[in-house]
Order: sequence, then structure tokens, then C-alpha cells
Amino acid sequence: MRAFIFSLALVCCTLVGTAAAQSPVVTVSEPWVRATVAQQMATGAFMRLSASHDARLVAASSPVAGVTEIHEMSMVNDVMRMRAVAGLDLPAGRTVELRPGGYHVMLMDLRQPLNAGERVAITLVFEDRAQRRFTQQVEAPVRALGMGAAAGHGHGGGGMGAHTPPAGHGGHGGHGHGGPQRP
Ligand SMILES: [Cu+2]
Repeated sequence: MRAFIFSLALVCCTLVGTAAAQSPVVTVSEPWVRATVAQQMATGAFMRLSASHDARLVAASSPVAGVTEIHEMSMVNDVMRMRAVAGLDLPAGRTVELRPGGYHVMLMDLRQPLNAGERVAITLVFEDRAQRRFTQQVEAPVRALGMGAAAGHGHGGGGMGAHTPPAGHGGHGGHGHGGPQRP
């Protein structure tokens, strides 16, 4: 009986400790990167994110890209536009999807072509509610154009895409964003 009470107390302490720390765990599922064609300097990475506690995706990086941003894509007057955002909120327990036509991690200034079947390492940087940062590494397989994505919703596909500098961040326009995305 004594042992039982003791172990109960232990469980309580553990639970309280976890709640106080509020350290989010972000589950990343089905990450993938869109394959590139010759001369293409930028592509998107997509995945599903689910945080155990409120968190925010605030940055990303990859050895294959000189610049990595978090982008939002939306239809503006029948034109697909994408812009960099400061972060993407991940409300506790909700799955947030990064997908073609929506939010994505934009890999720019690519150092090499990305071919289907390869894997790309991406480091995701998250922030908890107290603005403490933590990172998570994912290995995203490269998938060919059109696979797992609605056709025509790609980045800059057929000249449809246009980058808009993020509001109030005038400096974002100059870093090679507009390189040939798809000849
Ligand atoms: Cu983008």
C-alpha cells in the first residue's frame, strides 16, 4: 500500500512538471520537397505539423538552399502570389498543413538541382509561447513535379506566380527570389 501511494505521488509530480514547462513537441509528418528542373533556383517544401502545445514555426534552413523562408501562397485577383511571413502559428493539437497553394517552406538560392528520390535535410525552428526556440530536423524526400500536388498550383508555374515582398520588410526583395523558377 505504501508503495502504491508513493508511485501515485511520483506520477502527480511528473504531470505537474510537464504542464509547468509547456514544452511543445511538434510532430512533422509526410514532409516532401518538390523536385526542380534545370536552372530552377527555388522550390517548396511541404509537410504537416502538429504541436502538443501552442507553438510557432519561425524559421527553417537547409544545406541545399542559400536562403530559406516561410511563405504563404494565396489567390489575389486570380493570380497566385506568395509572400514571406514572419511565422506560422501551430495551435495546440491542430494539424497545420503546408501544401502547394498554401503555406510552404521556400528553399531559395538552391545550391544544386533536386531530383526525385533524393532526400533533403531541413531544420525547422519553432518557438514556444515564451518565445523559447527549439529546432527539429526532418529528412524530406524529393518528389517529381505534379506528384501529390494539384497540377497548376506550383510555385510560379507557367509564370503564374509572383512574389510580393512582405509588408513592411522592404529588404526582402533583393535576394534572388525571382530567379528562373521554371523555364
Ligand atoms: Cu514560396
